[in-house]
Amino acid sequence: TPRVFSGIQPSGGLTLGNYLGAIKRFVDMQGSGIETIYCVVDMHAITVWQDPDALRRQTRELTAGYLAAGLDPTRSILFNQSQVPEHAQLAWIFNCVARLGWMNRMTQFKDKAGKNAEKASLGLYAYPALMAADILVYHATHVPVGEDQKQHVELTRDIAAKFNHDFKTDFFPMTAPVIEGAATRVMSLRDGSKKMSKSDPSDASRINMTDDADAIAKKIRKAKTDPEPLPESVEGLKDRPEARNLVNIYAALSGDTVADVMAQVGGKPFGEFKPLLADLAVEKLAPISSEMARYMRDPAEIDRILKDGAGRARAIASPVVQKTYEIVGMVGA
Ligand code: AQP
Repeated sequence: TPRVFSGIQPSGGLTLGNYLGAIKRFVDMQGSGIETIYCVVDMHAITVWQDPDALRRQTRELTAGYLAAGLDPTRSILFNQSQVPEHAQLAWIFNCVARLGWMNRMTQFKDKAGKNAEKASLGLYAYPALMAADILVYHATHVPVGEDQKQHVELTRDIAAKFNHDFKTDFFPMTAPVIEGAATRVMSLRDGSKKMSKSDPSDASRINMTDDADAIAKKIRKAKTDPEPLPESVEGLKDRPEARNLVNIYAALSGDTVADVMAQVGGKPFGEFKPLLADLAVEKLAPISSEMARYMRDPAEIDRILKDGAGRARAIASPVVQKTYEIVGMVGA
């Protein structure tokens, strides 16, 4: 049976990019004979500095976001990474399989480490090996991610292939990234060439899942665009990144294709299109943010859900680590 794994870092508040590129798609994959395992990857989050109180709050808030968006903890396994130590155990083995040359090609490390890479943590550099362990400790077959994570899923396959080759086994599967829909790369509202990100210093660049209706409407009204009205058809969006981004967001929120959306709004000036988008965003996001707030009033319930999920995750992960140790030649396994 197909098994889906994916995760999100509790490294800040959730953005519309995380919702449309990840959570909404995770929820849509539940059921229909697929096993779904979703994680709050707190060990990834600490690859850059996190204040401990903020990390606790963000972990619970992200869990509340998953639940509020429709993730059902009885149909999916939902947990935080640090509570399943098998992720770290397998990551060490993979640190010894992955090559420095592979890590040096990772664009996310270059982006996040910036100019002064000497000051970046060793964890940030090794991040993709931990991500490979997150996926392969469940023998996951499919990983829904945004476009930005494609390279890391490819590295996961390289690690699985090298492990299988070195130890003459077929133990680890070749996992496929699942990158589909209109919102695999939601862009900043201030700069159509940058991805919308939790950690962008400008709050106006993103819609936070906790923003109220006024804030959402204001950010969309102020979103950067060119002066032309929307083109008549999809082809006309080609060299207009800001227009394309807003249309993609509309499509992902409404569940229509981009072509359908263009049939409805093609030719409209932004002064008309932006209020439509703002209304749609408020209609879709307000119920989720109020449900998130409701979950946040009961942190003990959130912790209970995470703990239950961690127990179920370990039941799958533990035999995989034992078997890996045995293959590698560790006595006692
Ligand atoms: N802008 C985006 N559009 C579509 N998908 C996105 N994702 C993130 N941003 C967008 C997807 O969300 C999932 C979780 O991402 P993450 O939190 O693990 O890390 P990230 O990609 O580094 O996200 P951020 O928001 O940019 O966080 P910071 O600012 O901390 O680096 C992934 O599937 C990702 O593709």
